[in-house]
Amino acid sequence: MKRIFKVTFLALAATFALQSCGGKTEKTEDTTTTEELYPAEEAVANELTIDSNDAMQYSTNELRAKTGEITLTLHHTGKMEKTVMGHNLVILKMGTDINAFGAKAAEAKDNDYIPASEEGAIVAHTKLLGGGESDTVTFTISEPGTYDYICSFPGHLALMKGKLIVE
Ligand SMILES: [Cu+2]
Repeated sequence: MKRIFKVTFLALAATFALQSCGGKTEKTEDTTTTEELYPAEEAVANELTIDSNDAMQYSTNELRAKTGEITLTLHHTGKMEKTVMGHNLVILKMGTDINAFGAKAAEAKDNDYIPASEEGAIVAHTKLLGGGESDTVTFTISEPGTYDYICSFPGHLALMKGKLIVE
């Protein structure tokens, strides 16, 4: 009995010591506020937008994001049909040979140039777009690094490629 009392007393004393310290309670509140703010900032930073056009170009060859959920929107700002000037954006896993992937993609016309055999090499991809169309995809990257992105429409890879840098 005596021992239990002692332990209880020590626990109470410790609690009292923490409370009388004063800063403890305030500090906890500060941390909560900071945690509520950060996800919002990251969500904004991870909303990527890129254009593509009738001249077979992306508007940028470099995109940057933080690890976590990423939302990417591809716009086709041109007027040409997707059968002649179709664009998509395919993000490939690190270590993928983009030219070998492009060759397989060129044979996958019936699947909008997304080769089923190479799906293991794809992080994410948009739909194939014609002029005036847009598509948004959401995906998660947890490993920092540099990821290649390409348009897999036949012949476009020569000009339409870039790097997604994830920090
Ligand atoms: Cu293209």
